[in-house]
Amino acid sequence: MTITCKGLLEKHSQAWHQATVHPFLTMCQSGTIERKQFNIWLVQDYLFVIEFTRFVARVLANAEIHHFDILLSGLNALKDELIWFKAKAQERQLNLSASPQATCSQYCKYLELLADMPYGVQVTALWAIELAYNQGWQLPGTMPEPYAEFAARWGNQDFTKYVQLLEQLADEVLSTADETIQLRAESAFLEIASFEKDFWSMAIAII
Ligand code: HMH
Repeated sequence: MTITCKGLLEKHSQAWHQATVHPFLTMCQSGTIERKQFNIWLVQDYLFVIEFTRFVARVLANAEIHHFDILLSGLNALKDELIWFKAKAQERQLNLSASPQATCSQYCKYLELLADMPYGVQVTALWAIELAYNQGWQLPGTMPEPYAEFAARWGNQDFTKYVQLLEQLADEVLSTADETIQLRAESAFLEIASFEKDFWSMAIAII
């Protein structure tokens, strides 16, 4: 039996729930998050997205040619996202040369480990990482400013469409992948779910 992205979400629904439904996000939605907590997330996520961009470039380097368009559109969106992060940090007078916290740095190291894994594992991981933010920012419902802008970045319809296309790429590769690769893709999915939960927790751990 071959695994699919939907199958992973069903089989590990609890782990996925913890990755995408978190007090950090409900506090944004209710407007009760402390500015300092939000700022920690913002700076750490910028540092994460730098390494994530490198990861997507590595996935592209392994990709089948007919996957190029979608992956290149993802890289192009990341170009804008990095500029946007800098603008948001400047508005809030945040220092983007901060050091990564332990959770951020472990997650970034994991992205490096993924670089040596087969393409099927990488593309499943890429889908999971993007889906975590797509669902995480969408599920709480309408957010007040200044958080609405953040929720829209990952919750908007174009981003949702992009994540659906990534799911198709992953399912296509998984459908013919051998069992070892399927099992490694499943482990990657679980690792990512756990890192995503920890990343939200990291931001609200202080105060
Ligand atoms: C921690 N996961 C984390 N940050 C992000 N920006 C995304 C996923 C989606 O790009």
